[in-house]
Parts: sequence; C-alpha cells; structure tokens
Amino acid sequence: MHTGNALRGYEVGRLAHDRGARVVYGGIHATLFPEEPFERGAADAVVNCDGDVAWGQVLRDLEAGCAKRIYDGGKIGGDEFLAARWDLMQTDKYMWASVQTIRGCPKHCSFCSVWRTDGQKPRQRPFEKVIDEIIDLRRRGFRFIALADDNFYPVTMTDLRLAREQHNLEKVESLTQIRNERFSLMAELAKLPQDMVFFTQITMESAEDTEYLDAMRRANIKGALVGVEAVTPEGLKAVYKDFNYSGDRLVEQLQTFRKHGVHVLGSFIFGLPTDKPSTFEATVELALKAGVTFAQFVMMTPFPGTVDFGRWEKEQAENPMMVEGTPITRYWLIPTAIRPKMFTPHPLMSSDEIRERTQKVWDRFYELGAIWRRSACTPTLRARLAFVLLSKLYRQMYAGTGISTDSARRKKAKTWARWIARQTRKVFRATPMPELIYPMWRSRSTQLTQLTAPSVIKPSNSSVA
Ligand code: B12
Ligand code: SF4
Repeated sequence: MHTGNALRGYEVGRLAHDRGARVVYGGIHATLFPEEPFERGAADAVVNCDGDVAWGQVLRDLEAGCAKRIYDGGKIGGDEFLAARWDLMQTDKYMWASVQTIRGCPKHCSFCSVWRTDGQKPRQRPFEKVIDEIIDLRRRGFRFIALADDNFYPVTMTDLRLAREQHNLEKVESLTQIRNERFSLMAELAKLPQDMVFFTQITMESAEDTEYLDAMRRANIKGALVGVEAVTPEGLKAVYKDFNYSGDRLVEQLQTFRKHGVHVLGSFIFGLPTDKPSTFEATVELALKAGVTFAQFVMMTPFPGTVDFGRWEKEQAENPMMVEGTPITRYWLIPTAIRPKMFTPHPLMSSDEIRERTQKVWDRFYELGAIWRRSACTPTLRARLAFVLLSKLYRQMYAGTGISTDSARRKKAKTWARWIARQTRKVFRATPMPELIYPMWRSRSTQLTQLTAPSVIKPSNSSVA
C-alpha cells in the first residue's frame, strides 16, 4: 500500500479476511504505520521495509502456523532485490512495465519520504539482473519500461569533486564504483532491441554531466521525470532543494536534457509557503519556455515520513483539526468524498484559490495548440498523433487524482482517461519476442563483469519509436 490507497487497501484486506484469507500488508504506508493495518485492515501480519526476502519467510511461517505479527524486511543489499513475477500478470492490460535498478536517494527534500524509508545510501541492483528482467519483459511484448528509481543519478559531479578535494580516497572509490555500474547498465541497455523505450526519474544536476546524458540517450532512456519543484530560489529553499537552479539557468538546464536526447517530464509543486498568485503564471511560462515535453503540477501534500509531515503534525498536536472524528494528520483515513484537497493552510491563498490556479496551469500547458507544437519532436504524423493522445491521457489521469474540483469532474476525467488509455495501449505494445536470448554473464568474482556471448539477437521487424 501507498498512503493514497491505504483506505481502499484496508477495505480489500477486510473483504479477503472475511472470506478466510490470511492478510499480510506491506509497502511504504504499512512501513510507516505498521499498527494501522491491524486496527483497520484485519491484518494477520505486516512486513515493513523491503519485502524481497521477508515475503518468503512470511509464507513459510504462515504455512507452519507460526507467523509473527510484524516482520522487519530491512534495507537489503542491491544484489538481493528480486525480479517481479511477470508471469502472474495479465500483460495485455498494461501499457508499460517497471523495473527498479536502484533504491535510495542521497538528497533530503522536505516533501519526500524516499530518503527516509529507502535510505540515503544508494543500493544498486547488479546490472546483469536488471538486463535479464528487461529481456524477460521484452520477450512478453513490453517495449516501454519505467526504470522506477527514486533517482537514476545517484552520484553527482559535485559529490566526486568534494570527495577528491577532501582527499577521501575511500569515498572517491565507492562513488566511482557506483557511477561505473550505472554506465555498465546503460551500455547493456543500448544493446537491447532498438524498439525499446525507457524512462526514469532523475535530479536536475545530471544536466551538468553530459557524458551521462549521452549514455542515457544511447541506452534508449528517452525521457526522465525531473523534479523542478519550484522556479524561485525561495521556493527551492523551502523544500530543501537548493541544489536546483531557478530562472534562466533553470531554463538552460532543462534544455540541456533535450539537446542530449532526453525528454523531460518536469514536475512542479504548488502550494509552497513561498508561492504567490504570480507564481502559477511564472511557472507555466517557464515550463513552456524551457520546452519540457511533459509537465505535472502537483499540489503540496504532506506525505508521512517527510520533514514537512513531521513539522505539520507537531503544529497540529495541540489542537488537531478533525474531519468526522479523524484528525486531519491521518487524512488518508478520511473517506475521499469528504477529504479536504489541501491540508496545510497557506499564508496568502485559500485552498480553493490554489486548486483553481493549479487547474488553469494544467489547462494552459495541455491546451491542444501547445501540445501540437510540442509534438513536433516526433518523427512521423502517426507519432505526432500518438503524442497528442498521450499528452491528453496524462492530463486526464492527473485530473482524476486529486486536483479536480468536484467528483463529477473526476468521474468524467476517469472515463476519458480509460478511453484514451485503451487507444494509447496499442502504441505501447509490441509483438512478443520469445526468441530473444539471455546473455551469459561472467561471474562478478572475476575482475570486471563482461558479456561472454552476444547480448541479444536483433529483432528483424521491430519498429523504432
Ligand atoms: C516509479 C514511481 C512512480 C511511477 C509509477 C510507475 C509504475 N507504473 O509503476 C509514477 C510516476 C506513475 C508515480 C506516481 C505517483 N507517485 Co510514485 N513512486 C515511484 C517510486 C519511485 C518507485 C515505485 C516502485 O516501483 N518501487 C519498487 C518496488 C519494488 O518497491 P515498493 O513498491 O516499495 O515495494 C517494496 C516494499 O515496499 C515491499 N512491499 C510493497 N508492497 C508489499 C506488499 C507486501 C504484502 C509485502 C510483504 C511487501 C511489500 O516489498 C517491495 C520489494 O522490496 C516510488 C518510490 C519508492 N522508492 O518506492 C514513488 C512513490 C511510491 N510515489 C509516491 C507518490 C506520492 C506518487 C504520486 C502520488 C505523485 C503525485 N503527487 O502525483 C503518484 C501517484 C500515482 C498513483 N495513482 O498511485 C510516493 C508515495 C508516498 C506514500 N507515502 O505513499 C513515493 C514513495 C515517492 C516519494 N516521493 O515519497 N510513482
Ligand atoms: S525528491 Fe527526488 S531528489 Fe529529493 S529526496 Fe526524493 S527522490 Fe531524492
């Protein structure tokens, strides 16, 4: 469970329990609130942190009748991450698959819980295992794959420079090793069938490392979500993200991605205490000027486990605001129909004003003319039309995830999103390639790992995106 689907998760868990199932919860929300699934979701057990290793133990204990209440899955090493059981999934129901290559993020943004739950030490999965899982997916007909990393760029040039200046040889070595592993992964991705498209999430600092961006392009990592968050220095400071640039330097940095063949999905947050009414217009203008291919404009939400949440919970402790008996600081337990859309009061604007202005920004960025102009980045008319559909789908999906003004609009947005998704899915899927062979990897214990056999047989008739 995530926080956003916890209430529904508990409902599903109770239904399963009533029908005689043993119910085990895990995921980020259960990790942060391990008692809640017992109180709300008829849990038999809860696994916190990583489930890769713990899950097997839970199953064995349940079978033996000696299950524990809470299992600590811990933060396992990257070499222990497991591939998903893709064989259990109805592949024709999905547009893309996702594979995580690294967990954890060295940054500490105030609105993000990743560095707290996944840790600040990047835990990298050996590239051979990532490639094997991706080949499995391509054999099943997935050609679009999200590299579902918190931060695809775990070592910055600044990190390396600082370690060298401090003569910290051990650190230089460990950072270099992480960086080299990334390049090895990208080199292997580049050998996969050329109809494959990857996208990921990355910090803006990677724009300073064009060697890295070029490797991404060669690896067919065609897009990345970049957390821009705010376009002003005050806004960036407010979210502990002052390693990002603002103003013209920000525009330049975002454009660098495009120049090196990586499309940007810019992610912006509204509702920061430093935001003013003029921030909305300034943000959308910047997004348009920077030429980001997609953009999302999310409203500030205090997710549990974050610095923002901790601060807000403390503020509320004395006299908590209640919604039908539930404190606002447990907002995920409030039924969606009566759940407020914003939780933290803003010094200048009401929640409604922030929501309406955010909607306008979405409308402006995704108006048909603007989408059509952006679609010029694709090579054919068919691809341009697909781009338009995808942009509209993205906009509709987000309109249904909390920023829409009322339930009628949300319902309409969802119906539209489903319809567009059905059309778009066709563009995403590819003919399965069961003939694709897995590489034979050389053992890690001998020097650097290299391929001992040609990576894959090339597809004969695959279309290039
Ligand atoms: C990729 C990603 C996305 C992608 C998803 C693409 C896709 N189709 O999969 C996209 C971009 C769409 C996305 C969107 C959003 N995301 Co997101 N996303 C992630 C990210 C980076 C990776 C998720 C992932 O695949 N992890 C890999 C799997 C293997 O890890 P896992 O899910 O944690 O599972 C492990 C354990 O938790 C455990 N486990 C999990 N479930 C279970 C169940 C059982 C029974 C057991 C035993 C164990 C167990 O075992 C697993 C293996 O170790 C996470 C960060 C993160 N580190 O997880 C954020 C994250 C999940 N997202 C987050 C958020 C906030 C969002 C959005 C709400 C953003 C927004 N404002 O719009 C939307 C919501 C979308 C939605 N409707 O649900 C937050 C959630 C916070 C919270 N407390 O719930 C996270 C944690 C990031 C953060 N900044 O804090 N996201
Ligand atoms: S928002 Fe991104 S950069 Fe900041 S801590 Fe989270 S994952 Fe890392």
